[in-house]
Amino acid sequence: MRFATKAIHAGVEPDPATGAIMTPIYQTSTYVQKAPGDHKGYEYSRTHNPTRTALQKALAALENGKHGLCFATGMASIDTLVKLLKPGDEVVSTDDLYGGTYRLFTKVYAGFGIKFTFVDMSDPRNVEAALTPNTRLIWAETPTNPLLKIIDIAALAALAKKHGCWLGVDNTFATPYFQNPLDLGADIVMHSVTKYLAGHSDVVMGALVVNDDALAERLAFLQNSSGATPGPQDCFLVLRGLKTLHLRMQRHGENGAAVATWLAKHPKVDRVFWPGLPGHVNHAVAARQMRGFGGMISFTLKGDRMADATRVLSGCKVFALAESLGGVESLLGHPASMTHASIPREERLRIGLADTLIRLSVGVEDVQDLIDDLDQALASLG
Ligand code: P1T
Repeated sequence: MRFATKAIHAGVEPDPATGAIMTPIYQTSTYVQKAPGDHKGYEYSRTHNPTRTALQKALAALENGKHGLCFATGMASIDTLVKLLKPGDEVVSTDDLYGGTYRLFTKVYAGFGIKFTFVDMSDPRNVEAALTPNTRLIWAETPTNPLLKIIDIAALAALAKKHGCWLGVDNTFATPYFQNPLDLGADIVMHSVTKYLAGHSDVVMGALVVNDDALAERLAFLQNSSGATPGPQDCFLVLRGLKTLHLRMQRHGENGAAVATWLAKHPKVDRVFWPGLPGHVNHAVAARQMRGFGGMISFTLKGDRMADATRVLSGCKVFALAESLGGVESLLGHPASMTHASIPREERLRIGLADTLIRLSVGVEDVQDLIDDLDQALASLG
């Protein structure tokens, strides 16, 4: 099946009890057994729930993977994944990544004896140089949050294979509509489902998708043991959101292209970070491994004054100032004080995340209204 058909049908069977075409919200914690152990595959909803099962199958299908696992949040999915490791193990991670992931790695798991090294993965040679005999996981985000750096997934997959470690890719920004890391050789793909997959800013959820049966079994064991699983109502909302994923992503990509191109020509704008711009670092890699460049854009202003950035952040009327991304509505954010505040300032500046960086999640509204909104906010600058 092709993407649009999978987005609508994958994982979803008419309800066996009633024929309901939409997967019901199985709002139940437990399931009746005829005799001990004699049940229909469902015993307790932390372990399995039919609404979640349908969603897990749908997400696996969209990522061209065999096994999908859903979690209460994106962070819970990364947390579960890190529990594959043990003290003494090492992780090589991208230096530009979501602040919450950085916090989980450095403030939680480093305390349990796991070592994290952060490198600029735009050049795979930096990853190779950071690998040690103890490296068990390479953790990439591409495009990265918030600098939209592009990491060559196939190159890292080759390194991981040679080294005998896993490659995990956070595919939240690209979504399976634009990029399939498993097809490029990654072992694990992760999503903050909260974002484009759910698509309507009304759910917080995470997911992992893998091909390897043994890895899936281990992750399912950890999912059930740690128990950060989502409820059926949220799974239903994501199943509903997925049915328009292809339509939304197409428009996010078109609007993203129009806004990025417009910003790049604006006299008050200094740098624009969007992988579809020909001058973007690794644009050629993005063009090779992605089917489009998405709706996430970051930019800085000429003069680099915080007061100017604040004016733009507070002055937009259609773009709402808020954390998160990937909903149908446009958002703008200030990574240094919001999504990436948990990364020490020196570290942020070292990787090029300026205090004045503005991040846009370009929604699916009429693009002219979005451009007009940015235009009036930028016009307010002296
Ligand atoms: O918020 P949660 O569903 O737990 O997902 C965490 C997460 C993981 N990976 C990436 C790339 C993310 O962007 C996020 C969450 N990010 C934001 C809330 C944000 O505004 O960037």
